[in-house]
Amino acid sequence: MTKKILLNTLGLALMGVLSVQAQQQHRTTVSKDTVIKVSGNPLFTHKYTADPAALVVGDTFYLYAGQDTGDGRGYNIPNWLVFSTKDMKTWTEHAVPLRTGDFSWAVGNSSWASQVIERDGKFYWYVSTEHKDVDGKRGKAIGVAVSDNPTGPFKDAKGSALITNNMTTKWTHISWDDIDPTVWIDKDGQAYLFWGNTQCYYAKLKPNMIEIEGDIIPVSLPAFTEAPWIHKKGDWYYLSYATGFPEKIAYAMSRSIQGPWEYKGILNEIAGNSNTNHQAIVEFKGNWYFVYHNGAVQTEGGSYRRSVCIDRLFYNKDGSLKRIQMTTEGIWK
Ligand code: FUB
Repeated sequence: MTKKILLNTLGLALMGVLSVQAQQQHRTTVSKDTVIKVSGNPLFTHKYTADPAALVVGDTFYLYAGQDTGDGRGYNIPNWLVFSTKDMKTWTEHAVPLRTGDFSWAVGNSSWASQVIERDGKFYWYVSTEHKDVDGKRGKAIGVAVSDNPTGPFKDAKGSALITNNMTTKWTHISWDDIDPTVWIDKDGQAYLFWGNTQCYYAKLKPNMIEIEGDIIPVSLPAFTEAPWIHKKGDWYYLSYATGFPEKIAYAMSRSIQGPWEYKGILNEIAGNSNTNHQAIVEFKGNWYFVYHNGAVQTEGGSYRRSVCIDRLFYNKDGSLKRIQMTTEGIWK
């Protein structure tokens, strides 16, 4: 073997070892609080974090995400993660708060997008996952877990899925339309669940937060793919969502949570190296934040190995949203 071939062979072997090490590192979970200093986008590089949801409780920002752990060729998401911060710089990663396996009715490794909301001192975590056979068929479903603490531990609040695929076959024939829950509690105390893939839906939630009340109602939005997120500023309600594929984020505005929604255009362009684009929008200590994921962790990142990023969100005078500027410096410049 020539010196050049030997060096190439050693190089490839080393890359293989590093790649396996990187994969193993990205699969780890922590069992106790761990502090992480964040200074740019993506926030975390020690593991993959996808489909962010954000919740502000008092002076603390909580970030929830699914943990991508696959080989980069498809989704393999066994659990969700939770991080918290008071200053956006020093973050605490908490023990794994919830896994697909905590739902006895769910199929493993399907911890898709989710959102946590507080009601009366309890924290309800609405998740997308895959349900075992219902009417002889598997399909995506929405479950709900509950905890007394935003960092968990959470447990299945219902013992069965809140939304199963057979509840929406009137509008779509696909088995994966019941994903990506976002929850809103309106000023009169009525809670709403929005969700969907290819078709957006909403339904009222009963005060117990674990049953829907009344009909499922389809929401008409141009080129809706998935990932609805509701937020409000002043008198305007905003429904942002992933559009097209690869996905951008678009948004619509309304004076009522029940619509009608007026389409306002693109909010965020395709996020680097990821075919999905999933956002959360919250106000924290006087600033508005756009939390999303990309596939930009060097060499190993991609559409199935995603990483959470945060940039600022700004409003125009008329309440419409300025287009997001995705940056590597993020909010830390
Ligand atoms: O992570 C799985 C799925 O990819 C989510 O549920 C969608 O929003 C997309 O990001």
